[in-house]
Amino acid sequence: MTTKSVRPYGGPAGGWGALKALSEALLVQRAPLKGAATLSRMNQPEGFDCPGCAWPDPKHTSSFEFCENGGKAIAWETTSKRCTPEFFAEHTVTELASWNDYDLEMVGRLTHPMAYDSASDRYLPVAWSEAFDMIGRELRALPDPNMAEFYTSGRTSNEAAFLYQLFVREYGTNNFPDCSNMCHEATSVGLPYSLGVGKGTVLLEDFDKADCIFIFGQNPGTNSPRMMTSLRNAARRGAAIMSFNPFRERALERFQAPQSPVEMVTLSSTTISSKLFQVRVGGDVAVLKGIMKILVEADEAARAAEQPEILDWDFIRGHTAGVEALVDDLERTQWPDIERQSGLTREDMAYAAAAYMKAERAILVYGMGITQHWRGANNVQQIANLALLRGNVGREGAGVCPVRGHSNVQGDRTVGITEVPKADFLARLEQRFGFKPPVAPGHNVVTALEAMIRGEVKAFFAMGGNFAAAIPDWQATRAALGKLDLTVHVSTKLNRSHLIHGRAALILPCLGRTEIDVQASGPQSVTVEDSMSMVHASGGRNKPASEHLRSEVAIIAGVAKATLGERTVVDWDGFVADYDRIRDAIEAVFPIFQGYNARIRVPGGFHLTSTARERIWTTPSGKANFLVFPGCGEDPPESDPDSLWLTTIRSHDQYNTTLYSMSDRYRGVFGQRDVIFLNEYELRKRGLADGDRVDLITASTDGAERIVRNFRVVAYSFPNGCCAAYYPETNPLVPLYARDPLSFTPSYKGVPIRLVRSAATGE
Ligand SMILES: Nc1nc2c(c(=O)[nH]1)N[C@H]1C(S)=C(S)[C@@H](COP(=O)(O)OP(=O)(O)OC[C@H]3O[C@@H](n4cnc5c(=O)[nH]c(N)nc54)[C@H](O)[C@@H]3O)O[C@H]1N2
Ligand SMILES: Nc1nc2c(c(=O)[nH]1)N[C@H]1C(S)=C(S)[C@@H](COP(=O)(O)OP(=O)(O)OC[C@H]3O[C@@H](n4cnc5c(=O)[nH]c(N)nc54)[C@H](O)[C@@H]3O)O[C@H]1N2
Ligand SMILES: [Mo]
Repeated sequence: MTTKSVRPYGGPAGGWGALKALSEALLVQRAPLKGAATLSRMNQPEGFDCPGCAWPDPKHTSSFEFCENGGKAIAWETTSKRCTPEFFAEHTVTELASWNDYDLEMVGRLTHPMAYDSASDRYLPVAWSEAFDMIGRELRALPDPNMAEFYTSGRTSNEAAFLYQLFVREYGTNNFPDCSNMCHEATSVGLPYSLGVGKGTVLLEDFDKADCIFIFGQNPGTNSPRMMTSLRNAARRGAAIMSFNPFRERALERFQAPQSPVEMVTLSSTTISSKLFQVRVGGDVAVLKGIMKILVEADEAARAAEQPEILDWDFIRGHTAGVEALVDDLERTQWPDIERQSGLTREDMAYAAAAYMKAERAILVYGMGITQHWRGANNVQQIANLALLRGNVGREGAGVCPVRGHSNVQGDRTVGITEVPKADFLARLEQRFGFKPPVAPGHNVVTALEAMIRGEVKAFFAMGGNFAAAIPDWQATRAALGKLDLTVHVSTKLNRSHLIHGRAALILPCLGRTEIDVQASGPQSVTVEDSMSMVHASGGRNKPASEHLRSEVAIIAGVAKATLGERTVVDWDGFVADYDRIRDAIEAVFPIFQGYNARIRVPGGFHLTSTARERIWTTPSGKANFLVFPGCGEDPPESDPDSLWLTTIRSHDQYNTTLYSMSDRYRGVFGQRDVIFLNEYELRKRGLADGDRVDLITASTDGAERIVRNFRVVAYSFPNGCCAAYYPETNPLVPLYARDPLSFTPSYKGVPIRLVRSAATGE
């Protein structure tokens, strides 16, 4: 285990540091040879889709593109370590609950279906058929199907996700809490009001043509490292890259491309951001409004002087509605408010605005720093406003680019994982299958948790993920999870969610992306959709981690048959035998998948058309809409003047709740994760110093105590009034009520907290 230390990281992102880190990861997982061979098949025409992030690959036809964190995701899946029935026999669940998240996943791949036995407080091996029967019995016993929740995490393939929603709807509910509800839901809900679509409007090749790229609240060097290739190329072409982030994230500063022999040998690197603005946590709306205010003023001045227009008035008049209200609001918005809220100066915003005005083509990229706020959906709409003002949507080299998280989180949504299904989708589902799907809206993550807390939910089924660690407000939400009658997890690795279980509990181990999936008609491929709406096939080659593993598709079919029995109208076995049939069914229900099976056999797959990209606006007004954000506060006003806004972030060495190590190389933190970053000014104000230990306490408005203890203070370059700490360790601090009213996205990036010196000090 790395010794605890905090020391600045001198090198650029990427480069030799990344190669070294990946080879260490392969070693830790005792997967060096298999892992390395597997890596070479990642994102290849005949290979599997990287289970890491959702960033697209150049047509899936290129030579191997090195990615440190994609490599770690593979190492964690291809590990030679195993979590066997013998392991479970040696440890009670109570004992395992005291282990940390890193140690739990480090046990290795799950090998056998396991059922909880309360007498011995252990998970015991169970036959698949028994596991299915048990689920069927419990689900059938519920008086109302809406008392069950069906969660999806975004690694699930289109085929598995489609069958999953089919089963759940035939069972009778729309309760589909989804990891997307904690992630880009603000995009899925907010963006359609603006552009008619809840997805991005750019393709990878647009990055090669953009003159200017803005990046708001997204950390590409860690969370979508293959994006660094596009950014590096853009920077070298002279495109202006403007980053808005409270951290000076290393990869946003300097990047050494592992695929560039010159940079690797000469130890040189490329400067990425032309300018990096350390915006306050929750300050992006103020920045966006500041930039737009400058654009509008500059446009008025230019037109008065009969100079060329700054705003794209042809586009605005022909394609949009609502610009007058936006301009009125911008005129009313005052600079002191913008500066206070953003933590930036008017000159900063003028600098960014100048780059934007100069650019013929601009791309606006954003991530969790925008979506995970109390007004996340409205934040997203301000990004769309900025794009629309200069007609930067539906043109080559321009557009809005939300960077999705999980590798198929977007596809899962496309094929029907939604708690608010549209009528035309349900009609086509009924037409194709002949049962009446439920129409009443179901639960998202937040409303599912609220229903659990009220005692209205009895069963929780998870298709992947680590729900109990990813959700907010652990004290209340985990207590509710522990009171359920049934919890089922389809998983590859042991995690926290298996240990916070219902009266009856099952762990069902499934194949990973890298593994061969053989069914009656032969080896199967699945398909996934990336952040840019490209759909392509993914087929594993590795021998499965255990002979007892089943594919997610086969597991869903088993559960469906056991639950629905005679009443089902679906040929589940037929679907499992040949996944082409599932794709035909998807095509029948979703016409955008026309020619699905043929098109995924073309290397690189195909693009799902985006209406906004074609400048067709499927909004009620038939136009793209400028939408007003009143004021500058995306999070509510502080109830406590002493509070700091906490943002909860990922380290470089984690994949969501999966920890690759306890270190965060680029931010210079080693061997520990219980740290809080804040600046010297805020430390002095509180009589604290680097290295001190503090408790973090939420400034709650509901009377509940939310606290995490004994965090090490790290003095860091960070804006005033805010601080940062890692997810998921700080999830107990995020109140369930702290969420966006439109999209229900938890405000993971805006939690008001107080610091109190810890009673226990020292390391
Ligand atoms: N290796 C790796 N890859 C991943 C993941 C992973 O955990 N590890 N997770 C996957 C998933 S599911 C997702 S959703 C994505 C997440 O990828 P990102 O969207 O990059 O998510 P985060 O790291 O949570 O936060 C992004 C950045 O926002 C900044 N930030 C925090 N608060 C604010 C704010 O108020 N304003 C602004 N402007 N910036 C802010 C943080 O400093 C950080 O740099 O990555 C995906 N890819
Ligand atoms: N405080 C705070 N909380 C957050 C966030 C934040 O920024 N801050 N981010 C939120 C976001 S963006 C997201 S997306 C969620 C993530 O929430 P989840 O998607 O629920 O969590 P993961 O950590 O990605 O899930 C990891 C588990 O997935 C299982 N797994 C891995 N591969 C497979 C597979 O191929 N099939 C199956 N069936 N299982 C597999 C393994 O058992 C592993 O333990 O967390 C959210 N929570
Ligand atoms: Mo995510």
